[in-house]
Amino acid sequence: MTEGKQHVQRVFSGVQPTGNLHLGNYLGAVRNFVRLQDDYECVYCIVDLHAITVRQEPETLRRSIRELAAAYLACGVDPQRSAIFNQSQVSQHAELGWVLNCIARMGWLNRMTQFKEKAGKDREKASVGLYDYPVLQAADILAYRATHVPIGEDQKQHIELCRDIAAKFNNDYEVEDFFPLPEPLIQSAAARVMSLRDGSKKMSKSDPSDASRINLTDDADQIAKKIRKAKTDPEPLPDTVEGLEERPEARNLVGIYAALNDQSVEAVVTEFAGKQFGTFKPALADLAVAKLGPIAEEMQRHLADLSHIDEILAKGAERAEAIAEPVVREVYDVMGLLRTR
Ligand code: AQP
Repeated sequence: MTEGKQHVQRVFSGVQPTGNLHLGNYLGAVRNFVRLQDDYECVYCIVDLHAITVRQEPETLRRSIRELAAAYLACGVDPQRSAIFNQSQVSQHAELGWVLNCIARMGWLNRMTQFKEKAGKDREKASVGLYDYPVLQAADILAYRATHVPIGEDQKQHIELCRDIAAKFNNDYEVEDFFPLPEPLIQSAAARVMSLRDGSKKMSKSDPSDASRINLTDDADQIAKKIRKAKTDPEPLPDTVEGLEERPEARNLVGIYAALNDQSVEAVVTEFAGKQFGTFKPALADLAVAKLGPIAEEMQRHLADLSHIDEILAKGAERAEAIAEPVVREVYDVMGLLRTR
């Protein structure tokens, strides 16, 4: 099969409106969204249908959708170039999600580690939607025949599943290359930003400890305090990258510095070799404040005009629907679902 050859080179990605964007979302995903606009047609979604796989307060969810839109804009996602919208406004996501439920196999979903992590011990009480989350994610991507998906490393398994679903559809219905097999785009320097309190856990919106993450809305004092209190070990910084191997917290902070400053980890290790955290942490805090401060300000500026945000979401949804509607129509046709109007 000529993988994706005749398809438009298109990027799709999404973030859940489940709370403030944090440094992991920014470095692992959204910063990359901005850069990709130069080379691809981009579709950036606020995946509110994914958010409701766990209970959300309606007012909080509505606010979070607009806040996430403001964060996209503040980070540099450009509504002139890219479609920015929330998923529930484009019905093709849910429609294709159902179709793909009939393609995906239970055995495939049973292997998804994110479900196991998010459902915890009491899986019987998890929603069916949480279990089915990766199939809806596949629908998000395939509705646009996206060829590239910028994500953090935690989402890699879901993109592999999406490829399996796309390939099975293509094979089952003998429509070679109907769906492209999308490629994950993972930024290596910040593929997995870890919690500031525990170097073995990823930084996450749902971590109960706010000190575990840097939110894009944090002010300079909060950022400096969180970095000052970040868990570390008593050793000075090593003079080689290998020296970070058994030191997850040190590796995380050095990785964050490198990603924020667009440097390699090697360059940061060389600069701070033998220095104590008492020297490194203030440098990291200054850098984080310099990079994130303007984003927080921009976000507030956008949030002062909610009707403008709603307008962007409405236009983005129209643009997205114009791509997804014919794709879903074709899917129905291929499968023999009769349309008489
Ligand atoms: N710690 C991270 N490091 C690098 N990338 C990350 N991403 C998330 N956390 C990190 C990437 O951000 C994008 C959007 O993620 P999401 O909010 O849709 O879902 P998530 O991965 O479940 O993120 P959270 O913060 O952990 O949210 P909650 O706590 O609500 O589940 C994805 O590309 C993701 O890889």
